[in-house]
Amino acid sequence: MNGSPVRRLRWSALDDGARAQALARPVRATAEATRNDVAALVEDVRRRGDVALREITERLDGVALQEFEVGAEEFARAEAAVEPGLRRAMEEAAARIEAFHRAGMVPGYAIETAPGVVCERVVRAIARVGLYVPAGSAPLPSTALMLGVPARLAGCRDVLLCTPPRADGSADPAVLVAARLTGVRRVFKLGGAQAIAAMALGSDSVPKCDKLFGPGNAWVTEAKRQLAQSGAVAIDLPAGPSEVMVIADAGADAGFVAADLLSQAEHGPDSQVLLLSDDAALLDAVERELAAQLPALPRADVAACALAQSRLVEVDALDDAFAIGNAYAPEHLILALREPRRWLDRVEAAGSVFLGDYTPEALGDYCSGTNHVLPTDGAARACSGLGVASFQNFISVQSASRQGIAGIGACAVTLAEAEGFEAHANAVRLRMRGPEAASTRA
Ligand code: HSO
Ligand code: ZN
Repeated sequence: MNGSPVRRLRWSALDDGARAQALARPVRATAEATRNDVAALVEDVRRRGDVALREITERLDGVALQEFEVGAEEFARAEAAVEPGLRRAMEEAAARIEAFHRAGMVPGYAIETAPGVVCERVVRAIARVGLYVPAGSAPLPSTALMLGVPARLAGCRDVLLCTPPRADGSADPAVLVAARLTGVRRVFKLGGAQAIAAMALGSDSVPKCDKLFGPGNAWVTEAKRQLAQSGAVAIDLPAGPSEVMVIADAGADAGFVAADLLSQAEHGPDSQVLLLSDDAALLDAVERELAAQLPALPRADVAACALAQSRLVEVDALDDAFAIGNAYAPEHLILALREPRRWLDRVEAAGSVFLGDYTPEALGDYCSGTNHVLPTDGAARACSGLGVASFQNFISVQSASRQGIAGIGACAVTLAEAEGFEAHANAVRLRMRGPEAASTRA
């Protein structure tokens, strides 16, 4: 690596334009070619179903599959192929993910809002959900856990999962074992936009789903966007490349901070990595650590690409760092600060926060218990990460007795008249007068 792999900035020296640029995500305007390719794939799957899926899979994944669905034998082979240590780690992670997500489940509730008027909220699982687990540059069994656990807790009736086939036509064994651990029984070897189209539209072999979940590459994301926009299916989150922002003070460990930045950078060349600190010496030390740790990584080339886009920003005070953080709304926010919990109140927008020197993002990615499917691209300003509620619908219910409508009916009538909705007013008045009056259409 020649020279410094990262960009250093001093916040107070930047004008508004330069500040906006410093926080700008790279414009990833989906190339028109990608949009058109995805639209054509989706249309093909809509028209020709499984026939199209077979052809596309052969063309893009290089394998000819008769059956997309993983059968009992392949599941058994996967169980045998996965190292016991990895299996135990997945079980351990799944247990903590389940504990955290279970604790966050919201029950229904009911209250009497007036004598004889009861309003409730009942919780219903979304009936059929489709999970996507990418395999691109690295298969991600942890993502199967992050999607499968909340789907099971929600009580979804049918949970299916798509993951791309490997060159030999099999699915990644660790992804299969992770899927089974969470109770997912139906796995299809389909990847990319074609997998998304199959789950959104349905085919002879793939059931049509109500909502799709999970990260993916530009094609997957574009397919989710197009199919959601056309009303074919609901989707979880607008997905972009993964991001981390670290806010560090003078007491932070430069080696730890560099390792966190690199763990984000190794995800992909477009990963977003930002470090903010009020201490120039810490920034210097992190730069040295990055240079020292990077070359040893197997994915150094990927990480170096991402680092080239990253920014190390010196701020005058930590207050400025939080203002910047809230404006940027990072997917992951690491507070490498001396009293991190005291600063937590200042966080207004972030997907997931990591407090202190001993909480690397990698713990949340795998096994602390939180979900790693989180809002990117600034969506954290108004969106939250995946949880059990993402797999549920909340239905409101109300019931009024005769006494109930007698008490609150006048309120409705007044509002209906003010809006010029005489039929609304009638629906209430008739009942206030009773069934005898209703039959004579007073
Ligand atoms: N950091 C990723 C999740 C992940 N990391 C999966 C490793 N495996 C997005 O939150
Ligand atoms: Zn990660």
